Amino acid sequence: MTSAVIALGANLGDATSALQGAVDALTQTEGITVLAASPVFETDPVGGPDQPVYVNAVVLLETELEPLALLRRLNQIEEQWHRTREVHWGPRTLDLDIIDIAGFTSNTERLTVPHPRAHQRGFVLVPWLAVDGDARLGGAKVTDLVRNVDVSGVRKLNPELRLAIAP
Ligand code: A4P
Ligand code: MG
Repeated sequence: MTSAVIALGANLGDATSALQGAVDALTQTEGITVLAASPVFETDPVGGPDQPVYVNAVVLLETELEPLALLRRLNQIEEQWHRTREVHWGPRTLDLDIIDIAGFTSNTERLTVPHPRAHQRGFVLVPWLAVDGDARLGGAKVTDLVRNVDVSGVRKLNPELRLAIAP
């Protein structure tokens, strides 16, 4: 079993349901055990066209799947939520990114791990810290990384919303 960190994002349709649906789908996947899910954050869009605010969360899991098999499964779940890819960094019904996989690095276009932009993204680092205060990315403490990042656009929902992990 290998541990992995997955970032979830959505800003079209019923975005919080999409995040919960993704957690449910991961939970039901053979070879994946979801360990923890962060609270849901509302986040101002970073890059891309003018687009709605996002909801973002981070999930910690353990998996027997090879990294590319994990990525394929994430892509499948995105497709179940009618994910389309029309505009780079454009609005989406569901985005599932692999942020890190313990003991694994990859530098191909198909799969880059650790995720090449995670270290500069409040919408990834803040939820990640909320679920793992000791998180590390590429040898750095996430608590240190987040100090150099603008997190003003990252807000916890009120009341707090937590993604349920079905047994
Ligand atoms: N790919 C390579 N590495 C990975 C990885 N570690 N995890 C490949 C997942 N996929 C990876 O993905 C494009 C290609 O990346 C896939 O073919 C996959 O094989 P995509 O999901 O179609 O596109 P994307 O996610 O839009 O691309 P990208 O460049 O990873 O986007 P980012 O950097 O994740 O940015 N603002 C807020 N507030 N919240 C957000 O969630 N998201 C983005 C997307 C922009 N702004 C945002 C948010
Ligand atoms: Mg993606």
